Amino acid sequence: MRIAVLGGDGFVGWPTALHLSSLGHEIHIVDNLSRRWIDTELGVQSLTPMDSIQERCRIWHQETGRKIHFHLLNLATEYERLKGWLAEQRPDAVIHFAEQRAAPYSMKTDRHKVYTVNNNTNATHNLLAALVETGIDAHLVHLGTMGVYGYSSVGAPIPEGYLDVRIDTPTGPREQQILYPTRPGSVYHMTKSLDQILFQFYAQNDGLRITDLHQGIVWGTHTDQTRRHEQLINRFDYDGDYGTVLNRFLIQAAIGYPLTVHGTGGQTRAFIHIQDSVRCIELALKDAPPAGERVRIFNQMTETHRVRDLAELVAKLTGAEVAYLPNPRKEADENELVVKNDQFLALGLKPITLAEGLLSEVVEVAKKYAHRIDRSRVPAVSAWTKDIAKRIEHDPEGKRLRSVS
Ligand code: USQ
Repeated sequence: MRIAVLGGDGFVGWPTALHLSSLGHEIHIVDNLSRRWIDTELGVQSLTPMDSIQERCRIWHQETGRKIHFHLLNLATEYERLKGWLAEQRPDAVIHFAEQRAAPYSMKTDRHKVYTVNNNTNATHNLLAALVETGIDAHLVHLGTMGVYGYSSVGAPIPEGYLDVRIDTPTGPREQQILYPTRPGSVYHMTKSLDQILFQFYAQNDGLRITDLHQGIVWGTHTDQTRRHEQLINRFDYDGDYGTVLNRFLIQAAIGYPLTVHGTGGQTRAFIHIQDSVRCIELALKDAPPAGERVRIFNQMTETHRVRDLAELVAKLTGAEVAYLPNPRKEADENELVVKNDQFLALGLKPITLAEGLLSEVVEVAKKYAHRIDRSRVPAVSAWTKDIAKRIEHDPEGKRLRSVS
């Protein structure tokens, strides 16, 4: 298949491009390299040294003989170029990762909120409008988030996208399935909730074939393909904006920094290893819905954990200290989370679960590149409200925090 990987320079996009290329697909990465610009804005860098996208593609070709094409294009602002590109390439499938993906970044300032909404919603809508206009019948696979469901304890398993409801009508109760009501916890998560409505409309109105993957928090760094060569290495974020919780705990342990638990650490979240993430995308790609069918939604996660349990596990494994800090986010202190993921299991996913070996692998990567870590970028300083910001004053090592905006 000819596959367009939009956002193929990012943390999940890059290993996905490699994985699908190794399976023999013709891969076209479309990316505006915004993630690299955001690193520059924030004054941080990936823990792992990352080459340019062109160099990464050159090494992949050298290692495997396979070509990955790169196209510099901004989906959110260059509609006509996007339409022209699609009309010329006519991909069989489009994988859409091209969105700003960090909740703390989206909550930093009003400017970051506006950027995240403009970028993410325009990118998605431009893509949908261009697919309809060019008449391309590509399967669109979108990387959504578990966060659209919200994190209140509902007491029932979270289904895969749709909720069975019973509505009282004058002629008696009627059963229906509706999109699970969204309850986003950040501006970033809100944009993914908006995406869901855009998908629902274009599937129903234009018969676009769409799969939305509600992914949990990704951990780990290597996949089978990124391991093949030092210069194919994946990016790894550890900073307070882009670093995700388990990967942050693992690098913190590697540099002797207290593990930064927000609040009581009673937040329960869904997780998936990066290797499973790329495998799920492969499985979802093969299982395209027919035109006219509603959006197919998968919960792309393999297990749930409580944040403080993860911190204790990493502490036990490495001897790290755990710091319970004022929470910069507005979120439930404690929540239960039960999630259904039957569809991927039925398609043959064999989940990689949290294992000491894989956790140690990340600590080893962190130790190898520890000299690249800027400790002052480890604390999370992006507060969800102005009142919360007043509480976020010191880092776990007692230093006064400065906000980056
Ligand atoms: N947390 C800590 N300490 C930290 C960092 C985070 O206790 O040092 C807590 C947060 O307060 C939160 C939980 O850990 O309760 C998860 O935070 P996170 O930064 O790992 O994940 P999140 O902001 O939800 O976003 C990440 C990705 C996003 C993806 C989402 C999947 O950045 O792109 O959509 O995970 S999910 O969380 O399932 O919605």
